[in-house]
Amino acid sequence: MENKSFDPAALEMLEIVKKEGYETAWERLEKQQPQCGFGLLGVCCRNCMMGPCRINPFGDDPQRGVCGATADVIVARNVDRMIAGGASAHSDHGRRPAILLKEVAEGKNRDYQIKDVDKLKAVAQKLGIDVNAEINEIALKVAEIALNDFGKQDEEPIKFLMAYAPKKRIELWKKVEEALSTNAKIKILPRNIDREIVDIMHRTHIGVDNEALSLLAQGIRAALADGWGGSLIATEFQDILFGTPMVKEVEANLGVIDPDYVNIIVHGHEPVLSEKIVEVAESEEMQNKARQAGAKGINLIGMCCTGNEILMRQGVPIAGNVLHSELSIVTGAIDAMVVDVQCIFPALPELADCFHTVFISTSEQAKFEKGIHIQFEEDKAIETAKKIIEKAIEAYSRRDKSKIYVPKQKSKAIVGFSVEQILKALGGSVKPIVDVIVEGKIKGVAGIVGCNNPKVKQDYFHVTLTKELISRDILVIGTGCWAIAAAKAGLMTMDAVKMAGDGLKSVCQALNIPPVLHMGSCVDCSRMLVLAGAIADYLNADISDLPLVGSAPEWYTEKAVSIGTYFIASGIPVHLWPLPPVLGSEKVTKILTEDVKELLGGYFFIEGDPIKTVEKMEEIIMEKRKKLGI
Ligand code: BF8
Repeated sequence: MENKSFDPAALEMLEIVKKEGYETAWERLEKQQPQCGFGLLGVCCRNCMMGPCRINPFGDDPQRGVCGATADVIVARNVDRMIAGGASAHSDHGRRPAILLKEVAEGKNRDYQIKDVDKLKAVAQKLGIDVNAEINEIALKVAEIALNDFGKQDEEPIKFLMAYAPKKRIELWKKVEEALSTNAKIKILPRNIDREIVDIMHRTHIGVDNEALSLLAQGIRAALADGWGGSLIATEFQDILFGTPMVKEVEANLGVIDPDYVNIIVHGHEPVLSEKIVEVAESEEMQNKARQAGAKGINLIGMCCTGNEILMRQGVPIAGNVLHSELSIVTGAIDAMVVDVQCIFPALPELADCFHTVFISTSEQAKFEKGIHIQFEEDKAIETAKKIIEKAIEAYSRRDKSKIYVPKQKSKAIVGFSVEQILKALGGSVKPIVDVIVEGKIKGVAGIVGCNNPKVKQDYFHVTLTKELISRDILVIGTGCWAIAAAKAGLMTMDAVKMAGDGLKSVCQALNIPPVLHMGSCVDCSRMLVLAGAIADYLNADISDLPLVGSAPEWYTEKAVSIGTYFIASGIPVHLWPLPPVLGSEKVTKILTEDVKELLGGYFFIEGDPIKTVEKMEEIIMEKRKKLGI
């Protein structure tokens, strides 16, 4: 049992799972053993029906698919399709608030307003729009530029990337394109967010692109369109519509579930609906309804990245990261689990059926065989939120008290570290952070992202890595399920400062910040890019010169592959664990772990032990410091 999770709350729930015979991702992983070795190495191809084909990893036959594709081509195509999946999830997410802002500006949607005018003006300014115009006019122009980045047909790089990426990096990307295009054209600057994904699907079709480098370059192009395009648009537009996160204290872990209340979990990624659910759940009308049903009121709780969005902006408590999604239902005290898109295990509605929990899907893109579907209409957002909350109140009366068990564990966490909040804490400029890095009080910064994966003991890698980094004076920032793991482990508190090395400790005390900063959901990895870019521009340096490293420990999604790729393409070395499915091709492995370093400054490295990972990260940081002469 101890090998499954590092989180005591999870271990308590896993005992119940075992005793009652429920099924979770951990049990299903066991049933999948042994997992397909070809799949793990990336050497199986299902892209056409002459196959499926696979390459013998030991050098014997077959060394080619029926079409003649080698391991290099197959692995590179598979990596590309993972990036396409991840970039499309983030970018399609970004499209939604961009369309919504346009509709709000045009007066077509009155359920939403522009909450953060300062942010709108800051984004507009970056895009070269006159900020003295009327607010709706500015909003419309900003939205049109974003939507144009999704759909324009010219060859120019997308506007958001050109407006946000640091100057030196843009120059470098152009130089890399020139260097790669001596013989045939290879481009990496994205023309259009959607197009780069379509391009991947096209060139990975049987019989199109059959060169590993060319394939991977397109993967980088789509990933850049995600990081500096789709994800960044998601972050910026959500800030405009719902407010830019500012520092606040929240609670994290299953202990936030309160059996005396109607407990509603919102799970997924897009906050457009959940923001309304927060608002409506707080209304006297809904709280009264809950009280009439015998509860003390409504307890709204987040899960995964939808959870991170409303935690960062509204201070809503969070029940856990992705491996907690099933465990939360097993508490028997969740009256409704409301989901939008991404990272929602298909098994959830069936598990909910073992309890009184009503599982409510809301997106036209994410349907389930079981549970109920309440279609979310953005122009009827308040009405939809009411309907959902009423379903939860109804379910409350069907609770089986004998099945309720809620672990006590919950930790306080200081969250809300948007770039704006960080700059505010620093007095308006990145100078103080640069100064403490130069002085050596902070050796460097590690940005951590990503998931849980039942192949890795839940949260163990996240927490061990983070603690070790801060003990060595490396500031840790990050997003997604890592951030939830760190919050649950109490690493985002002022109390955690004592775990930091002396240098970092003094900085945290001076700025009154924890040593581990929650920057948001996975699309908010764009906040890390923007911060890195601001430091690079301040120093007139390139991102790859800075003592920065990334890591995606416990990763499992295609989105993590896209994030890792846009980090390396932006100049940041990135650690990965578990192993990515590339080892079936020496060539692809070499490109992604070595060759790309020469070109872009960033590269992937693999390590399965958290302490050894920190050693490697520190080595990279010290090497960069040496080069900078600090
Ligand atoms: O986008 S960290 S498990 S919830 S993919 Fe999913 Fe991974 Fe969690 Fe958020 Ni990001």
